Amino acid sequence: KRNSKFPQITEEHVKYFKQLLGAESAVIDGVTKDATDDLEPFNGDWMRKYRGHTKLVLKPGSTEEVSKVLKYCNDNMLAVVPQGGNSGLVGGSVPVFDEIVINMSRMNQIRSFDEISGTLVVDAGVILEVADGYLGERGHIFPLDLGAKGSCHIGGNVATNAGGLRLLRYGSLHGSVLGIEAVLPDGTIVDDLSKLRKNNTGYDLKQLFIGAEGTIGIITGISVLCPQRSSAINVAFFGLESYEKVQLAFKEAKGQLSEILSAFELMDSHSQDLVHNVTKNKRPLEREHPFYCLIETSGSNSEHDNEKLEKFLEYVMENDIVSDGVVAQDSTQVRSLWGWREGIPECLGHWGGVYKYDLSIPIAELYDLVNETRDKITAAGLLGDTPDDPVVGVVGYGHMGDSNLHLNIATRRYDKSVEKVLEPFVYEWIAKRSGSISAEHGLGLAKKNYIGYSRSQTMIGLMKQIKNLYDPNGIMNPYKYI
Ligand code: FAD
Ligand code: 2HG
Ligand code: ZN
Repeated sequence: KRNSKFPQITEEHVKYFKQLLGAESAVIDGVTKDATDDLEPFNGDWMRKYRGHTKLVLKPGSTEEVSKVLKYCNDNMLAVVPQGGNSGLVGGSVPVFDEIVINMSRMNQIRSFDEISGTLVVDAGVILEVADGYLGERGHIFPLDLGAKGSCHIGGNVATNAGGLRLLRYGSLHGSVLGIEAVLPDGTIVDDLSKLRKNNTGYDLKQLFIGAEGTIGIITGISVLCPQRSSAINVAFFGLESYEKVQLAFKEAKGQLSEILSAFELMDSHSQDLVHNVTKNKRPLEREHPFYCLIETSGSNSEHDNEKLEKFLEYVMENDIVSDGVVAQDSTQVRSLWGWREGIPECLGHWGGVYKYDLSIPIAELYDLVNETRDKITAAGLLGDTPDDPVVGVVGYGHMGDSNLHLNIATRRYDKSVEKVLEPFVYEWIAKRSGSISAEHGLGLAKKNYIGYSRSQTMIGLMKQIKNLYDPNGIMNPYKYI
């Protein structure tokens, strides 16, 4: 239900914002002129699952403008939703009712880069791929990579604490983000844009913004430590006969490839069948296998790396851990092999809706959930090839190296009968193993009712106290997880 403490937007509000930001690109306004169509992309999410009804999208161009916008909203009790590239997967970036969208796309400048320390300072609205391209020209790499890189913002990445494909190597943003500039709801600019690696002077408050999903303030600037770009990159793609063998391969990869291992990704045959169904691309391996892994190595000496990789391949083949494999011969093949992994989320959306679960539990049991879920969906008669069957496939894939599984149920339409089989079953299954119901995507709207499966009442209580301290009027991303 819409909270009536938030007033409707009036012409007077719109007038203020227009004066502040400029009438043109700054404000898309469905109140004073009929521009409903223009608002569509800001109201709907990437999965086509959540839809809000904002009548106002504001695009501030500077930290000062964000500050003035938020102060005005706070003084007038106007609810807001911070929005980056709108690629989030939990419904956090779109309004639930008519909250004002504060879209960060105009704050898209790279502020500075220090080639010696590798410290990059950017506006929050810089697109991840743009930053990575800029760094590439300077021999560096952004410490995060993910399938949505062409549209997601670094501010959105930090607000969700995105994990991605190379967390195994470069760690979480909680480690690589050195500083944050953010605006609190009352307009206060928090300037903690440190460029220092070490700074133990009191509480590390910037950490609160990392993963807060826009509930306590708006991130406007970020400084991040970027590693050196590796000159030697290898990608291998394997087929394996069981999940037990996948685990053995992971153990060997860590042991034998050690410091050059930069990604270890898992894909089951069900995910690869659906990708093939959509792209019709030639499969990397001759024969089909129940499981596939993608391994990436990055190092500074290709001779050394090749030797290590070859030895590893010999070992896993000879010891019957891996049944078949291919190593990319050039950068085109590197991209094409990655496509079988990175392309999964997009391909799964081909039929209609996808139910997504993003979980972390100890690695030994990780894949059991996919099998059990598929059995339940099959037993309920929901999975099949005809248009009457709502489910197209139950697939598992993810960041094996981080014990992070993506369980996806691809459907022809979002359907209550499917949802009933999945929830709370999946959450209970995870809670029984003390796992996380949200390993890397956040809670947003999708998981707001399930936080108790992974967090104690004491922890939730502390989170609420922090929320109240930073946002006493509750204008920041309301109706979401907190
Ligand atoms: P949005 O979707 O716009 O917003 C996400 C949340 O952050 C919202 O709650 C919003 O209110 C808040 N927010 C946005 N900007 C700000 C800001 N400046 N200040 C405060 N709050 C803000 N995630 C992973 O972790 N790993 C992956 O591998 C991964 N792969 C993906 C692949 C695809 C194809 C897609 C579509 C998504 C993927 N994601 C992944 C989801 C991931 O959360 C987002 O892609 C990304 O981190 C969100 O960035 P965004 O700019 O699109 O944020
Ligand atoms: C990935 O790893 C993303 O590809 C998306 O985190 C996962 O869509 C998903 O469930
Ligand atoms: Zn992921």
